[in-house]
Amino acid sequence: MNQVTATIVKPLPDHLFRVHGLNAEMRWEAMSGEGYHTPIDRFFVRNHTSTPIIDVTTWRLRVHGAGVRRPREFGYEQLRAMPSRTFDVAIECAGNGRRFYGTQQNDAAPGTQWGLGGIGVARWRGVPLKVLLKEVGLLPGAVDVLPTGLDAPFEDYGHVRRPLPIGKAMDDVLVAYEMNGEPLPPDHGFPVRLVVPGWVGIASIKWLGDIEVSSTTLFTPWNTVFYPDVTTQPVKSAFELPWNARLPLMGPHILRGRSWSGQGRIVRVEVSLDGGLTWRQAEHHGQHLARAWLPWHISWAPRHTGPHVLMARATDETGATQPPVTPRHPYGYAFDAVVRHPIEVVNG
Ligand SMILES: Nc1nc2c(c(=O)[nH]1)N[C@H]1C(S)=C(S)[C@@H](COP(=O)(O)O)O[C@H]1N2
Ligand SMILES: [Mo]
Repeated sequence: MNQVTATIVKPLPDHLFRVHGLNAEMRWEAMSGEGYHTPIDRFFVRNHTSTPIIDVTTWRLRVHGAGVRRPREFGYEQLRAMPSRTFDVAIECAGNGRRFYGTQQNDAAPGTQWGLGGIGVARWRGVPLKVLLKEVGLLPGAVDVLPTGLDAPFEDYGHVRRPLPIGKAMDDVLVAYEMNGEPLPPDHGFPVRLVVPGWVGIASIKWLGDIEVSSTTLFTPWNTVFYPDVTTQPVKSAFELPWNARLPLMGPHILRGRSWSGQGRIVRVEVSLDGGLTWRQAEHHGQHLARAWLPWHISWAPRHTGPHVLMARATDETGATQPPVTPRHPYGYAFDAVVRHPIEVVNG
């Protein structure tokens, strides 16, 4: 069955996505057998309204504000001709995992009930934001950088926009025009989006049209009403298996998964195949990058049929590890507790 909403352009086949209203979550089994990057055809989409179709021949990126010396506009080809960088970076929605506040902690949080599929890792190419800001001449009094999207205004709040402190803007932020070697697809921000490594997805504004550099602290609904006080993403892990997967008793099986953190490299992943009684260290494979994710695997020979609970617990280089329970969060962000993944071992 193909589920299609009018607001997302790419196909959302049921075996790759779960659709939540305007948003589409990746099913984790869709990463099974995939390489390091999330292919575009299964990368989650989080839209406040709908994907705009932007004419790149008339599109301009305006960079201006009290914090710059020489305000100016950049065309698409001008941007593409500037010095570029390529980053392998995750984008993850702040609400990723929100569903588990309800299903695991009996304390449901309002909002889109994401499982763990509100994340993807892509290879992004573009112009470092600091290169653009140097081009317009940053003034010493610059405080915040406010990127605004060209998608339709969200309710009465206006265009999607969220200020970024100048320190982060000048550090590792990318004005990206390529995803996995292709021009950005419409749903992921064509012609140009921000990519803000390690931070909540809302920082990575899509369909950029305007960047204001201010000399005072800025406030928009996206750092006051929504997403206040959230910056980096906590540690999480997922198995590349369907929810309620059926595995044959005849093993051993190689169970695969990935772990990630917005704060740094993952240094350890432990897996429990008995609902948390005993833990074994998983083996890493593939790349091992900060601000992306770490693929891992573990071998398992189940001893009996019936329901089982799989759990994975990662630790990052800051020492942050996944707790058994995440403290209540009013908006349902920052879920980092170990997720209990149910499966069924069947005869065969
Ligand atoms: N202009 C604009 N930028 C946006 C959004 C949006 O709705 N409009 N959604 C944000 C949120 S909440 C997230 S999690 C990411 C999702 O990026 P993706 O759809 O490419 O996965 O984009 C962010 N950038
Ligand atoms: Mo998000």
